[in-house]
Amino acid sequence: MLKSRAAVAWEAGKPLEIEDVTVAAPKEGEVLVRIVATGVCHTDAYTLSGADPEGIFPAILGHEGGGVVEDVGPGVTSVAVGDHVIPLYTPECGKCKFCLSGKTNLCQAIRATQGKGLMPDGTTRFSVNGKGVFHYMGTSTFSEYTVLPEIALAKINKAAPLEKVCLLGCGVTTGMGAVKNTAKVEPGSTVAIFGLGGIGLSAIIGSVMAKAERIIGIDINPDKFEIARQLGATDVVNPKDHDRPIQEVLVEMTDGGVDYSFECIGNVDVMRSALECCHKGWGESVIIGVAGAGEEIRTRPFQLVTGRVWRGSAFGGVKGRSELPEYVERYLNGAFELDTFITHTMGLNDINRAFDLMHEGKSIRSVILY
Ligand code: NAD
Ligand code: AHE
Ligand code: ZN
Ligand code: ZN
Repeated sequence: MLKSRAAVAWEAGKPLEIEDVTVAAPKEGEVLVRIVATGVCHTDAYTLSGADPEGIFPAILGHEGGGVVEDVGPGVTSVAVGDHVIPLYTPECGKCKFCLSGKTNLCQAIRATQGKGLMPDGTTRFSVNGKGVFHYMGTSTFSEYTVLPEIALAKINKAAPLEKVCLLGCGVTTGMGAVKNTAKVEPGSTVAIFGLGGIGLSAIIGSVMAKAERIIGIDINPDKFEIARQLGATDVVNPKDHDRPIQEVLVEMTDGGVDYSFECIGNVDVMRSALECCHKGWGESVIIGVAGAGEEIRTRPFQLVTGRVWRGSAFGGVKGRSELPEYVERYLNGAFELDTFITHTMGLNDINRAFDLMHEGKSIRSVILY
């Protein structure tokens, strides 16, 4: 047992509260990690809002962290005390039907308990004054100390600055990976990216790497355009500047539609626009944004009959344990940078400010430094 400072979400829609949380020792196959830094992703805000059908409270949110192994439970062999790790909300057991399929990164070994805010044995390691507090996405990086299953840790190069590569725990990997693994964008492609937050901007980086010829960034907040251009967007479009559906504008701009589009917002109406701006016969749209309970996507089936394709992507299709360490190496080798994303840093006590900045459209990523 140890005490950890953590931001607890006691109730949906309420600010997080900083508490001294009791963290129980890691059990069989589990690892205690000291989180050094964590980003705040829109998905944390989504769950805190109450829109997530899997959202349960009280819980310790956070899933974009970087940390150091402090202790290991019985039977843990793949990481050791002192290793630097990135927590994985999409684990990789290497043995389940999904891991063995060669078709998906969505390991299901612990998905059921993870979605209930519990460790694989069905219990929680967190409590406050004897009352249990739920885990979140199997990661709970808004606690200085957190417990994860061994299969949910990517061991990374110790040379990597954890306060930066924490962003590879979700946002940056998701955007880059969706372009490379899910859409498989080819050189010369025309790409539309809806939503220029942490995910959309990473999709821009991925599109530049894929040698897309035209990269169109779309956002209703024009403050995002400068950074989008800096990262490689060739065009930027604000739907508010147009009095007709944005898909019509994009189809006209691109001689019939884009080859690939990415929805990085979580808005089902924009998902429709993202599909319908795709080129007839071959255009593919990838949904990355997460929409609330009860929301559904719609389009005319004719859109699909005439060759457009609708896909989705979680964690950019990246298998965390076997592939994420390579993303860290590529960062260290200068293949992409992360500083542009980190618009704000702050201590855990100010974490609610990170949510405010996100909602006000003033941040790309706030990174919490413990
Ligand atoms: P963010 O808040 O940083 O960025 C969202 C952007 O969308 C903002 O720039 C905002 O101005 C813009 N926007 C909002 N409404 C718009 C509209 N109607 N038209 C155009 N632009 C609009 O969020 P983020 O952290 O980048 O996350 C984006 C989405 O991706 C969220 O839904 C998040 O939950 C989801 N997400 C999914 C995965 C995954 O694995 N599938 C991973 C991470 C995040
Ligand atoms: N509980 C949510 C699921 C939301 C969701 O789709 N999450 C993404 C990751 S978002 C990271 O910022 C994901 O990985 N999905 C696959 C999975 O198994 O959850 C809901 O809406 O029910
Ligand atoms: Zn995320
Ligand atoms: Zn698996």
